[in-house]
Amino acid sequence: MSQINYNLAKFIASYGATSQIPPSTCPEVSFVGRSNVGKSSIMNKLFNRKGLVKVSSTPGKTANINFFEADGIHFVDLPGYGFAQRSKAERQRWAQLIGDYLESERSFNLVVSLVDIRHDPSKLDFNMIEYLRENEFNFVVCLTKADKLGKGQQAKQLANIRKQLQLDPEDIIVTSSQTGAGIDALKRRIEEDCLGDEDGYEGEEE
Ligand SMILES: Nc1nc2c(ncn2[C@@H]2O[C@H](COP(=O)(O)OP(=O)(O)OP(=O)(O)O)[C@@H](O)[C@H]2O)c(=O)[nH]1
Ligand SMILES: [Mg+2]
Repeated sequence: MSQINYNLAKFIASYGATSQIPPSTCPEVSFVGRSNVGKSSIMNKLFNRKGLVKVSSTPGKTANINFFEADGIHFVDLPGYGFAQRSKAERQRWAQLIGDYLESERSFNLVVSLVDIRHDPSKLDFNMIEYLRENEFNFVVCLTKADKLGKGQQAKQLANIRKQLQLDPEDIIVTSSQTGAGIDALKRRIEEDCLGDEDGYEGEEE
């Protein structure tokens, strides 16, 4: 059972510039990743709601920073990076938006960094993970769209991508917004990082 009641999720506000966003008032979970990787979809899956977060098969659906709230925690949907078919001006606006946001003074309890399980991480994925690591963000990588691969291929890609991104096993989760795979593991991680360790803490072995 999840300690966070995701069914209470609601839309809060949409911001076109980081300067418009009010200071953090509660723990925040932010979703970053390439355009079309499945950021908005995984949020809907967490919230158990089909259309709360707008999803599209056309990359570049999410153009603003959108805040949602569930049970006193903020969930932040960011525009995707690296969508080549948008104008240069638009790509620059999004890169600026994401950059300004991550550089702002906020409660970054957890950054969920999404990478498509079917492909090697792109240059921009490497850059994002490197940035999160260097700036000491608490982050977890979710490999998305696992339903598109068989079990064997999933395991192979997990090992491959984990090695390429140099991640500890607990910092990478295989997920599918279609089947719900990995969603409980992501929820546990969110709880650990947003609710503190009063309940789930297992303690160190003496
Ligand atoms: N098969 C499958 N399709 C998925 C999954 N997650 C997302 N999709 C599809 O991928 C497309 C993009 O999903 P979005 O959630 O809008 O992706 P996004 O990362 O928010 O994209 P932007 O807002 O453009 O940055 C949609 O057609 C989704 O239905 C998944 O786990 N499995
Ligand atoms: Mg989106």
